[in-house]
Amino acid sequence: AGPVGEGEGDTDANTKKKEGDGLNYVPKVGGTAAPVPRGPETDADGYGALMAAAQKSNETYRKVNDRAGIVPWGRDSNLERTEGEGVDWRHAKKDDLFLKGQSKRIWGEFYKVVDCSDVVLHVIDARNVPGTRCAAIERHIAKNAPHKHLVFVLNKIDLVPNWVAKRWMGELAAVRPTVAFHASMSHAFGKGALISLLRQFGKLHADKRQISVGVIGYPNVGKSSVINTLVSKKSCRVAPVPGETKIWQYITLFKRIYLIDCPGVVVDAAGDTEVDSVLKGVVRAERLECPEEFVPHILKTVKREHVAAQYGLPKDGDETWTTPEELMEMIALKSGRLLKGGEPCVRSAAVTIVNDYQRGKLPHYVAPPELKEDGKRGGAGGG
Ligand SMILES: Nc1nc2c(ncn2[C@@H]2O[C@H](COP(=O)(O)OP(=O)(O)OP(=O)(O)O)[C@@H](O)[C@H]2O)c(=O)[nH]1
Ligand SMILES: [Mg+2]
Repeated sequence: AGPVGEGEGDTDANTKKKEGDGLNYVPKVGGTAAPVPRGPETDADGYGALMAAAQKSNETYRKVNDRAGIVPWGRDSNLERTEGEGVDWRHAKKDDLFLKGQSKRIWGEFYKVVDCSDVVLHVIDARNVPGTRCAAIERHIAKNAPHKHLVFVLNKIDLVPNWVAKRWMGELAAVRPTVAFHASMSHAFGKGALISLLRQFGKLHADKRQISVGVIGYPNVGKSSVINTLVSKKSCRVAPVPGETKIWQYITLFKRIYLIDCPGVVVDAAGDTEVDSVLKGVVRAERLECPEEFVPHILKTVKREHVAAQYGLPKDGDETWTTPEELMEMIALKSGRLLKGGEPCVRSAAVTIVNDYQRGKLPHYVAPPELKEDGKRGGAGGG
């Protein structure tokens, strides 16, 4: 299993993404759901066309999810029940740590937000699209609230190479209107496109006093950051750890448009291993009993040169590491984190590595489907 994206464009190059480089266009609300890169639709047939597009999207969606190598999120699991027959195994086996985003309260909040929203922004982490896209949410809306507009926000595109973002954009935009996004106060990307889309929804519902836009998604994907970027203000608390947003709140975008920040929800953790949960950033590194266990998995999905650069170590030669244990020892020694007897504190090095991985300092991504067929592979999230 080689590192991802070997020989492809590199992450560093992507800090330069500019609006209008072909990644984003402003999806037209009334247009058909043509794949994004083809450029803007001009005819606005209105609501009927949108519905037709949504129907067509179901088909495409099924195709995408059935493809080999894609792990659909949203496999049904009996999350609600905590005892009796058929109880979800997580309730018995895993402690609370791994149940982040799955409490009944958070699910209740989630349904409330969807109920109150005219538009739902489903925020997805560009580094792990299959792992942070939620089929159950899409199904719930299609089945119970087909009149609500569901939009994908492919966030954190600054953390993946441009071609990866583009490829995922193509996949997602075939299903729903999709906006590529980098949430940031100073270097935002996609802000103009998303605002313009929301304004169109506002016009579509000119009869309403206000429209509500629910921002939902997996924990830690950047929901609160997207809102802060849109309103250019730190309205919502943001943290590099999951579970930061605990209850939902309204934020005014324009006079008639309200955004709703919501705690992250995990839908399909049934198929997720503990490794998946940690690598997706759902679990805080500091709280792990044995963070060392996750380091070998991380090293499989991050290029060696990135690891070497991050910790100031040589990537080859006699002075480099050969095993994960050696790497952790080197990092601990280098940062002076020693145990009482002078032994390197491997645990603290492991916490550092997990944190750096979750926060984007160790670049990684799940490769888009076409690449998997070529024999290249994505890494994180058990991809
Ligand atoms: N590089 C990068 N980091 C981002 C981006 N968006 C969010 N982040 C970071 O991701 C982390 C989580 O962001 P939040 O906005 O708190 O995520 P959330 O989805 O609201 O998380 P919960 O409320 O815990 O569910 C923070 O450290 C953000 O700075 C982005 O576009 N690029
Ligand atoms: Mg939040």
